[in-house]
Amino acid sequence: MITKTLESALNLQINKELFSSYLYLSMAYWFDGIGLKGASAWLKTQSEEEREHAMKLVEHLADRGGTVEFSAIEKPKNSWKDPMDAFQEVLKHEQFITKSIHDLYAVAAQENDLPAQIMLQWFVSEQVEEERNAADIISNMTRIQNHETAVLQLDHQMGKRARS
Ligand code: OFO
Repeated sequence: MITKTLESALNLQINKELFSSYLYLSMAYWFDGIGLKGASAWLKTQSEEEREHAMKLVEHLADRGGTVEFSAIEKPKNSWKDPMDAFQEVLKHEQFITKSIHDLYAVAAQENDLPAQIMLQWFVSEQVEEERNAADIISNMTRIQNHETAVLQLDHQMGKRARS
């Protein structure tokens, strides 16, 4: 049985993952609007993965006999200055989520909950990849700056993203 402290910490993280999904979906349609369909497809995939993250936590909580409690999802932004501004927000958001996962892991450890710690180890590793992906895109964008052909090439490449 899961403790009430860990149960509310997990419910909070579920909300953050659902917000991530919402934010990236909003960003996907902003990219769609400016004609960068590859980046848009990349973000739609990212949005789906965030929903899967939320569901991993939901299933764990339910399997452990906890109460799943959904709360309101904050309204995401729907426009950005330019593609670089958008991906800088992705990186900043992922850094925030990494900190949140680490804090959640600390709660699971403090509550002496071994199954939750094992489940959360997947998230700890996943966050390394999440930050790396955003940082790599920013670094590619920095290199190409305003070269329109290179921007379109990068967009094409992003459209080929496979699910991880
Ligand atoms: Fe769920 O990893 Fe991004 O936010």
